[in-house]
Amino acid sequence: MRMRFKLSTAVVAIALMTMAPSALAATQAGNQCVGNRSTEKATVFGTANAPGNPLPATIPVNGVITSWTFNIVSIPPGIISQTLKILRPTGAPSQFQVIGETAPGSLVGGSNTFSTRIPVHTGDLIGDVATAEGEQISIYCETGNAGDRVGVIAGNPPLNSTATSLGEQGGFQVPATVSVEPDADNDGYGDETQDQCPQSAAFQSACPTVALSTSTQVKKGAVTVIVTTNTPAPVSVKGVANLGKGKKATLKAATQNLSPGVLGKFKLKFSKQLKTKLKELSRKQSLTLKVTVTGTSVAGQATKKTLKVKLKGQG
Ligand SMILES: [Ca+2]
Ligand SMILES: [Ca+2]
Repeated sequence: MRMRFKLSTAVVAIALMTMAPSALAATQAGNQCVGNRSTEKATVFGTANAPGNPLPATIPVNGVITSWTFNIVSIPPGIISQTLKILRPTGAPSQFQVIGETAPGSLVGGSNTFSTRIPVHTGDLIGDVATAEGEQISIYCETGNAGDRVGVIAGNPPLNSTATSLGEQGGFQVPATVSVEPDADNDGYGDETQDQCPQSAAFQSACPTVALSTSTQVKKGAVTVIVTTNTPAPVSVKGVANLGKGKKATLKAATQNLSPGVLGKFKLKFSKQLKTKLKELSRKQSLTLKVTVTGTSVAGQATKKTLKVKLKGQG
């Protein structure tokens, strides 16, 4: 690698000590070294950290990179930004696919943190290169520890392309760390800071609560409850009638998964006891069937609606 700039190790040590610890609970990966070298027309990526480093060099979990931090001791002439490149081994020897790329992060001397959103898998690798103003310059660290290792790819392979590593070198690392948040619903948004509804891939803003619209049709042997919802939701319907003398008739209809705008019909068939009771009552008398409609949101929050349905005597 051709050296463009080098700074004293004393300055590097001071910069490391003043780095703020991460406040996020997300998984951290990469290397906290401070960039003090650069190479042209190449993308540099970390393959190993020296023993004792608290961070894994490569992505240790599936999730989403939500932020990245780039450390540089000072800005050398001509370098204004770096782009984080995420590489995934293809399985072929030394071959990688570029599966993620951040927007260029404008650098100042010291620690630079940027927001991003890149879904990653365990084993993905962290690299960097400049892309602004046609530059292809990678900043890296000379750590002096042979356990720190980088791979080098010629040029700046574009997103989704595959590229072959020219080889690995010890004593160097990439001065970048990443925060990886879980993505339980696999929607490509980090569940801690980017996804307000981690229970559903359909939503990134707050999970919608279920709103229920209902109507009823009373027939001789059953009540049909017609339900619509504002959002996809499982809906269940139950009816309870007081038969007197402490006896109750409980009627249930099977749960249905409703889609917005589609009428769900729930038939509460009268039980034998209820039919008998209605026959005992004159046509001027009535029983009340208390119907409860329950819709459950993707976050597990239940919306209940209670209806009172008059059942006329059939005697
Ligand atoms: Ca998510
Ligand atoms: Ca989501």
